Amino acid sequence: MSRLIVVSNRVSAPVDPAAGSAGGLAMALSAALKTYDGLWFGWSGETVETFTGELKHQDRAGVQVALVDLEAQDVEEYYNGYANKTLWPLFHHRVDLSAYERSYGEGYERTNRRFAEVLAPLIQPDDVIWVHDYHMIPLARDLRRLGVTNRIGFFLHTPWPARQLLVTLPHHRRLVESMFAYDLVGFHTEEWLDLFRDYVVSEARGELDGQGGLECFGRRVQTGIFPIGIDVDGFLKARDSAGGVRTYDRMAASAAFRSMIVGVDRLDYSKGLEQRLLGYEQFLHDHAEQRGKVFLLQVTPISRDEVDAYQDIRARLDALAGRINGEYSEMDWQPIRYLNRTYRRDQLAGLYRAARVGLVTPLRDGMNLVAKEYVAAQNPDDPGVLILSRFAGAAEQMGEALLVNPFSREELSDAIHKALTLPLAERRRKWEALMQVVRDTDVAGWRDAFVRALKAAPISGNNAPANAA
Ligand code: ADQ
Repeated sequence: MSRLIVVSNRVSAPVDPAAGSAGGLAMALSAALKTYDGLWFGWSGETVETFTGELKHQDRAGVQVALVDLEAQDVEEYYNGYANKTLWPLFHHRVDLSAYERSYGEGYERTNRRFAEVLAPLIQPDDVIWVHDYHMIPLARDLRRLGVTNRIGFFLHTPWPARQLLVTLPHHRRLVESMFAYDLVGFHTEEWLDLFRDYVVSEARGELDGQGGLECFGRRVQTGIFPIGIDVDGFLKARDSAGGVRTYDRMAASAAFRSMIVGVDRLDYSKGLEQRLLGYEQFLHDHAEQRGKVFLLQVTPISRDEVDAYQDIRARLDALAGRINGEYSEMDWQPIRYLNRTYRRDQLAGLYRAARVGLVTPLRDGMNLVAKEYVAAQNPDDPGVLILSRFAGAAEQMGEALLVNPFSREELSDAIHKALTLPLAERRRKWEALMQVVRDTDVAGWRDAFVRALKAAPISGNNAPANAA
């Protein structure tokens, strides 16, 4: 049986899976690596003065991991720079925040080349390689240049941007051309795949081959849609565990018959947090009768704090939450509880379950797993209501949620009111339909569908070593 090699910027295979802090993706990929006797390769997260390419091999609960340190300049230009300051904002349609620094592009190319050079000697003839996310788009091209002829697949966890925005990126064509060194390229939704095709056909003069493939740059790549999900059974177990039940009880007692609205997001400008708070403020303004009867619990761990744009949004959110609380709080009631911290999965599950409304309103999001976690955590007899941005990839499947335009504070206000007053029968009907989707798009199914499609992808000349131009 061929081995599976998973490649991602950070390797999240848990050292202690029983601790319950690892996400569904980490668990699903770890399980696959055990089944396929595979290897997980990526950056160690450590910085060294000079890149050596030395590998650190670890066994993490039966999963083989190979890690490499990066030098400070790589971290600055490749990771903080091109990945987080150029591609992430661009792919989330924030061209205003995208930094187009030549040194970032060079650092991205250099670091990917380094990853390829370190990884190539580990690859055996029958291995299947699965590369994840925007940090490593050119990796297959660099591996091909080193003579790697194995099947290589790529999955993008973020949205793909509209062509009109992608062309603002210097060397956009080089980036897209490098994707044609893969055998399979996968996206979460039809919409992201359509946007990718649009670039290839309209900008690069490529063609669809009618079988899910694209031809361009003298190469062919298979494409597909693979909507990611959560580990449903694992999440239900966490919800029903002692920790999950304890958190639920604690929140139910703390809510004291008030309705809780919950938001859980990394602190990121793509998650629409400012717009969400403004929409909630509008709701408090529009529905004075609800003041004192509801509160918003917004759980937002700080992320990418080295990047200016993240420090800015953090300061704006602190100010906004403070202003709304200052304006509307009573002696015995505060409208927003705003927390910058992470919780274990069992605690999150208990929190979600205690919330009458789940507020998931990103401005643009590849999929959004919080939407699926919120649904999975609900009590089937008395489920809460999911409010979901129409701009999250999850909206393509979860049409039974209350879909909103997160840019409109009035629409958010109306949706919050509707969610709080929806009759039980309607809540149940919506929840059942949504729960079916959550089950149908389980993370293990996503993983297996991708690996199957990669193994079945037609080989079309990509495996010939590319010239080193
Ligand atoms: P993210 O942008 O990180 O992922 P998301 O899909 O919502 O977004 O996943 C976040 C995960 O972090 C969830 O599992 C959530 O439970 C967890 N999390 C958030 N806040 C937390 C907290 N306070 N404590 C503990 N855990 C917390 C990227 C893309 C998404 C895509 C995923 C998977 O941006 O669009 O859905 O990858 O492909």
